[in-house]
Amino acid sequence: MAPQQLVPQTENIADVYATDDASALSVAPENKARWQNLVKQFIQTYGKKPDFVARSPGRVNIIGEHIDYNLYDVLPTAVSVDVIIAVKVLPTEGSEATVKISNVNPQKFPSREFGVPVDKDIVIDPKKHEWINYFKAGLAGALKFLRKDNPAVKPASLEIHLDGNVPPGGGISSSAAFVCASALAVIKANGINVSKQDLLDLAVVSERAVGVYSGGMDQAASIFSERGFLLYTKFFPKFSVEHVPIPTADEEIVFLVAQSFITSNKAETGPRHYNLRVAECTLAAVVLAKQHGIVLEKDNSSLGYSLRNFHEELMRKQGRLQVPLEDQLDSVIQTTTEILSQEQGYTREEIASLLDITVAELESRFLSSFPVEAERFLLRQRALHCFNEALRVLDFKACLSQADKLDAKRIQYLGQLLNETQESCRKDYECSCPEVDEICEIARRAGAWGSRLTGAGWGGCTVHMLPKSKVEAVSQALKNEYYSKQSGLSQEQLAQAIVISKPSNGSFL
Ligand code: NG1
Ligand code: MG
Repeated sequence: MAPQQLVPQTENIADVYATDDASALSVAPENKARWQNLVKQFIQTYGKKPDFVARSPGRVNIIGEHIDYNLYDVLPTAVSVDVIIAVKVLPTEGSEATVKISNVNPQKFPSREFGVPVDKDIVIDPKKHEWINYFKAGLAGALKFLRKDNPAVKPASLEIHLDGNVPPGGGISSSAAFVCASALAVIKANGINVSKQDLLDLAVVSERAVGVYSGGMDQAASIFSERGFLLYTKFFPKFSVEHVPIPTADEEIVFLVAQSFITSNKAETGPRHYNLRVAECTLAAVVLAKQHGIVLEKDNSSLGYSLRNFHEELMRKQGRLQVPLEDQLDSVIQTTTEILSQEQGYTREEIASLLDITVAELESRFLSSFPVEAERFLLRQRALHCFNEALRVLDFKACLSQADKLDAKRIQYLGQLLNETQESCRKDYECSCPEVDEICEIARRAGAWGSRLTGAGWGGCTVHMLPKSKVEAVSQALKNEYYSKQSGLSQEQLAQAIVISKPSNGSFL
């Protein structure tokens, strides 16, 4: 088995990929025609050749759901669908740079032109859903990055033509692909080389400008992945990644990604779904800490207080930081079951009283970054999902890493972990939906070892681990028993419904 590789975070994207060496610039063979078409259309639109093309892919998360923003480890990988952006750099005259942006699909994504004030930040209205918002988010992050070293920088004007084939709102992170590729394009256009780490930091913050308080998993996978490996991603105590190979088995292991075509737009449903979960986990962390007499320092999670941070401080207090992580998690789970005993959830008044603060203080300290709509916060269930999911990620990785070849027993175990994740997402985290549950059941019946939702959920995408010999049977079962019963699906949607995920390369120029 190939050794696991540690990636130097300071590795420069331009150094690695902007070479004449065709093997380094690895456009997957099936994507060559798309790249050529992008450049051809660019020339038709703007009358000249682009200077360069920036690319960033979507991702599928294999295991570790809704725990990146709690700073626990996750195991995603990039997929081969991506966003590619052809760019021509032009000098900026006067007080405003101009951006002209067009798309290979102009019916769906009409061309736009807008100004970028030389000395002001870009403002995005998250309530106005426009396709170029994600470009603007990447642009805003890139400008902030450029201005850090040179506050007087005059951003270049740009002509841009773009092609994305990551299905939107589908749980394989079209948004991260879009934001990462855009930020990379703008930085490069301004003559600066950016490290993968810097691109990650700014892309995570950029995406929050669109109104979603996400963790950093998608952007990490989009930027750092390497073809053929899963990306073991750690956020605590600081960000790091490791490339994990998938060992061989008697039969080739395949990850199949299937859309549910139930779309949940996080920017709209956030107050009830995604952002609410971020808030519930934060509240669980501070309540658990308070009950243990621990004052949490702020960490770099979206709201500043993560379950991982509480876990660490509890272990420090108990002198158990050297104990294996699995055992630490067991005892964190134990104390959570005891302390957060209310199955029915907690009202704002109850949480404020547990924290010894007023409701007004609770709101201003923890619930003011974004709107949430909830009478009760299900601290127990949300925290238990996260700690158990963190354990499953450790188990999954250990199982992959222990043997050169996976035997039937290990494969069963990996499948079981995926199924347990799905159950926990359904029951404790309440981020599945009936259609996703159904897809998982159909796939398991047809021969998948493990099936679960991937990404935020409430619809979106599912991932299935199965032997190569069952791909046909599982795909057919999904078509017959699920897709054929969904009305109103276009031919294009049906063609994109099922993808065999091949762990692919991250961002490059
Ligand atoms: P999706 O729904 O695939 O974009 C979201 C978050 C991730 C992570 C997962 C749940 C964004 C940009 N990403 O992924 O950070 O929290 O949900 O594990 O919202
Ligand atoms: Mg997304």
